Amino acid sequence: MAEKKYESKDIVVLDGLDAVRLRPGMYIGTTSSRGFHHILWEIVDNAIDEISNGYGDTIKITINKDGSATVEDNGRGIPVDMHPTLHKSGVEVVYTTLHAGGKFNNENYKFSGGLHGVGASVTNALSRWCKVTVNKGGKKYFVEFHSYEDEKGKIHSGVPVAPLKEIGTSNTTGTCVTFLPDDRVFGKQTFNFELISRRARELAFLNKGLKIVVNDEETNENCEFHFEGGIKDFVSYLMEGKNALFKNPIYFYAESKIVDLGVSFISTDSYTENTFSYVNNIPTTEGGMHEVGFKSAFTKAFNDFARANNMLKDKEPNLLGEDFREGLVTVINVKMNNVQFEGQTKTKLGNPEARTEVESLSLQELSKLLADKKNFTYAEIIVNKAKQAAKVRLAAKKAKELTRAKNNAENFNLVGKLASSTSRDRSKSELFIVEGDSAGGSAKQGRDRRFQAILPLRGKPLNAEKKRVDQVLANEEIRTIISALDTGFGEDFDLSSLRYNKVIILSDADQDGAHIRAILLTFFYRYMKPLITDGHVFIGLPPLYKVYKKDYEKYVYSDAELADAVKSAGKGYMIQRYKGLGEMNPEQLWETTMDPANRTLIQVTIEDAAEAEKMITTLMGDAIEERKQYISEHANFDREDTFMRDYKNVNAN
Ligand code: TSJ
Repeated sequence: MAEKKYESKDIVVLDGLDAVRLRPGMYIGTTSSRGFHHILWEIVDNAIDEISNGYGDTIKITINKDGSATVEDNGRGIPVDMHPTLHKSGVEVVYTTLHAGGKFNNENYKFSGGLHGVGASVTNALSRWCKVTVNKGGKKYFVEFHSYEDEKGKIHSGVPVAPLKEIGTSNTTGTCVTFLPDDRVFGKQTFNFELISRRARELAFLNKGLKIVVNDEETNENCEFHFEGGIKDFVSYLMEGKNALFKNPIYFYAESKIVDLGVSFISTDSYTENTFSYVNNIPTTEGGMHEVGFKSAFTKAFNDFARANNMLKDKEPNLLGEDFREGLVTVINVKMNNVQFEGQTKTKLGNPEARTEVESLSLQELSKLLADKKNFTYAEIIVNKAKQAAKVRLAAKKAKELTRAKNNAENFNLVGKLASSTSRDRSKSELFIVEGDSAGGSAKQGRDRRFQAILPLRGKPLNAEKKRVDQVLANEEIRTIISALDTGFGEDFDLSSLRYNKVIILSDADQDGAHIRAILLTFFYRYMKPLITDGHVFIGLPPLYKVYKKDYEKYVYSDAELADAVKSAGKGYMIQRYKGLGEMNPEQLWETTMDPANRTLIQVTIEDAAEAEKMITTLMGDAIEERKQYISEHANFDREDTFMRDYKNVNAN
């Protein structure tokens, strides 16, 4: 049989791919939706490498009806000639040799990205089948890989059905790959158009000129991204919903032997700083050396400018980096080799050379920009805004000292509101922040008091996006939360003091509830970010309905489930609809929403900080019109809509 012919020859290679099958988690982290999409990004990364090095300009991603995905580029086409030592075509090397992607590419490209650099062979190993077509040198080539089960029932994957074959002529060049993720690895999953197009947009911003087309043949959705301005357009996009202090984002690009660096920024009237940085197209949510380097250069360049132009008097101290960055929206795009990621979520760039290189290139480019008369007004706006920020900073410091004193005096009061748990074991303890006093009361009675603490929220806590630190602190609800968590906040935030392992937001399934939830998340996002990135924040999911009759009772958590519940109840059922948490008695609230054995929690992770930030500002920033539009577009405050789409859904008991 033709299928077996290759087996013995490829034994060494197969060993590698079998290892991937055995422990997919080692190569792609997880086999959940994230891993499922990861194997698509591995393929896309290869096409991006080709295009960002100047060959071709378009990538087409197609979600096919049969569950497979196709990625096509118009680059040079993967080499088809025989590899000198491995004695097979370049295409087969890429697809059957672990890590070949990286090795293969490094010699050809200045910087080769790769989301995690595991290469196309990992996609091949975790697919039912994979088909590659290469157009190159006037010819069309084809090779197909598949998985098969041997006599002992062991699955071998990524095996070429036959060697690469010339199948015709062609007047184009490029690579086209179609693969079907193996359901024996990933279970029943499908590619998510929304997720794919969001990342495609990001990639198009980060790779100026690149055109990415996404088609979903199943749902007939499609989109296309192409930004001639690159990250400059990215900054404009992130700016939507904020008020810019000048018209166009500033942009510079510079390169050395060690890094390629693109930076774009603009100043807004907001009080918060937003820096989005990337290394080899990977978001560095926790920042790192490149961010540090850019920030020091920025502070130095602008302080020098302010002094040279007499905006800072001799006796006045330098402005701080944070003063300059207030309201600044920045995108930093770095390409470099041998990246090292650190930090809690491995999204922090650790390479020390990134700091020095980015700092010196940035200082050089910023000084050039600041010396240019055309930019004088922009620079002046930034300096004036920083001076204002410095004033507020000093005022806030005073306010904070006052609040601290006040807080101590009021702690007695706060403890009265907070129903704390009895056990000292922080690793198991949970804090429920509950909307409304009546639900708070039920939660206090229904809880397991050994490890569950309840904090009822009376009013709406204030909107953290709009306010300055001193105003945020003046809010009683917020102070209550800060003092309950015991971590401090902002610069002083200390995760190790956290009193609760899980912080669970329980709000009603209506617009007000969604608003309260969004406000709380904004506050955590702004002032206690590690609380989110370290996975401590959850959203509780109370039921929407109870379907019941004699001897039958089922709680229903979404409209989609309702029909099923009604069907299995049979004749004579009744439906109770819960409009708010307050309608449940303590036992019901425990049973449906608080009991770790039964409840569903949604873990809040900031998968995509840029998108989360955008949602937050659109919902709660200054731009009233956009907000109205956002709310009317998303007026159906359906569960899927309000949180599933924006936060990663995890069943965490
Ligand atoms: F790797 C892969 F199969 F996942 C894949 C690779 C998938 C897709 C959609 C595209 C690609 C790919 C690879 N596009 N373009 C290339 N280019 C090369 O591999 C290539 C071509 C020519 C030369 C050369 O030196 O002539 C070198 C390379 C690395």
